[in-house]
Amino acid sequence: MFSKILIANRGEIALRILRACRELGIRTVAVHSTADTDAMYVRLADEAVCIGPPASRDSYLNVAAILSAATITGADAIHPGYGFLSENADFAETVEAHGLTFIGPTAEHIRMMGDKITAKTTMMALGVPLVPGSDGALESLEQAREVAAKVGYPVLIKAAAGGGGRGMKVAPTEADLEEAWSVARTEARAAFGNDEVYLEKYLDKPRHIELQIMADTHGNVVHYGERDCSLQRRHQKLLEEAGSPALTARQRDEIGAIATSALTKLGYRNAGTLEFLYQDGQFCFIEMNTRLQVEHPVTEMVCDVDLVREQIRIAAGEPIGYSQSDIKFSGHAIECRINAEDPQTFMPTPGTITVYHPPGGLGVRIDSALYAGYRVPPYYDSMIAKLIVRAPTRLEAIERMRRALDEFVIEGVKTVIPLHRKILEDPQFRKGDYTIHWLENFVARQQQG
Ligand code: MV4
Repeated sequence: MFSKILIANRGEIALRILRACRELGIRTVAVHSTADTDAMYVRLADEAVCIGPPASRDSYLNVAAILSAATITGADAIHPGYGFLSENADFAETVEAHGLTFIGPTAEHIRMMGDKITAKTTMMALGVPLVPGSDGALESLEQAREVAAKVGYPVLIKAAAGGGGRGMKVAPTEADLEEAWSVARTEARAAFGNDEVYLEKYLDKPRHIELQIMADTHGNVVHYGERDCSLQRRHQKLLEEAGSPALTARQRDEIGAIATSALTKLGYRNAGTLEFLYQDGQFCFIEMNTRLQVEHPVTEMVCDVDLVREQIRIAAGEPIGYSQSDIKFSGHAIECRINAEDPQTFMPTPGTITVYHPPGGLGVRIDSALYAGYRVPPYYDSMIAKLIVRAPTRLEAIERMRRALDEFVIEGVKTVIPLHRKILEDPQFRKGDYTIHWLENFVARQQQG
C-alpha cells in the first residue's frame, strides 16, 4: 500500500480523497494555489505545497509544479480527483514516467475514451449498444447525407474531441445538414484543434443514465449500478439519483453485465463511468468517463462502498476482493449540488461564508470543504457542497432531502438551495417523470414567475 498520496485537486473532492487516505493510514499532500491557502483540505492534509497563482492553468493544471511537489514530499502516488488533470493522458503518462502511481486508468485508456469516435467504435466491437449513426468519422458531406438518410432525421453532428456538450450541432432536416456539418467542423477545429466529426440520430427525449464500474489489475470488473443524471442545465448537472427512477433491477443487471464484460475484454483498470442515453427502453452508449465523478456519492450510499478507497486499493495492486453478487443495492440516494450561484440567474456569487450550519441526522451526508469564515474564491467552479441523502424508498429520500435542505444554513453567499426545494416539490419530479430537457423547462417556468 502507498505511504503518501498527493491530491492534485482542491475543494470538496480534495477533502473526500483525504478522508479515504486517512482511513487507509496513508499520509496526504495537499497542493493549492495562493487563492486556496486557507482552504479546509489544506489545513487537514499532513503536508501542503503551494503550486502557483489563482488561475488554474498556473496551479491545478501546472504539471511541473505538481510533480515537483510530489518529488519534494516523497509522495508515491497521485490522485487527480475530477476535472483539472483527471482525464489528461499526458499527465497520467508523466506521473508514471516519474516513478509515481497515477490513481486511475492507463494513459492509453484515457486517450482512447477522450476520442469519442474511438470510444464508440471500441464499445461497439465489445458488444455495447450505441445510438444509430456513422461507423467512425465522417469523411465527407456526401457520406453524412447517406448516413443521415439511413438513420433518419433529425441528426446530430458531434466533434470527436468534444464531449460534455461541446461541439454538437443538430440538423433537423436534410436542408440543415450542410450548415451543421460545416459549423460543427469549424467549431471543433477552433475549440480542439481537431475537426473530425461523426453523426448520430438525434434522440429527442432521452434520460442520461450512467453506469459506475470498477476494474482491478487481476482481471476482475464489477459495476455498482446506475445514476440518473438527467437533471442538468447547460450541461451542468444539478441533482442526481441512484438508482434511476426509470429502470428496473433487471434492466440494471442486463446493462451491467454488458458493461462489465466489455471492460473485462478491454483490460480496463480503476474507476470508469459509461454514459448512456436511455429512451424507449433502449440504452445507447455515448461516452465513457475515465475518472471519479462528482456524483459518485449516490452510488456509494446505495452500495455501501467507498469508491475512493477502492480506487486507491486497486492502484496499489490489490484485487477487488468480492464479486458482483456481493454488491447489494439498498434503498435510494439523491444528491443536490449546492452552488454559490443566484438561484434564478445562475450567476456565481463568490464571497465570505458568514454562517454555516450543515444538516445532519439519519441518512444525511455532506461532502463539502466549507466552514464559517471561508471565502469562496471567484476563480473556480461554484460548487461549494454536495448534500446527499439515502432512504429506503425514493419518496422517503425526497422527503429526507427536503428536510435536510430546510436545516441547511449558508449565509454570506447566495446558493441554489431554493431551486432544489422547488424541484423536490414538483409533481412530475416526484413521479420520476423527467428527461434531459426537464430542468431547463422548469427553470424557464420559474423565471417567468
Ligand atoms: C445526444 C443527444 C441526443 N441524441 N446524442 C450532450 C452532452 C454529450 N455528452 C452528449 N449530449 C447529447 N447527445 C444524441 N444522439 C442529446 C445530448 C444532450 C444531453 C445529454 C446528456 C445530458 C444532457 C444533455 C443535454 C442536451 C443534449
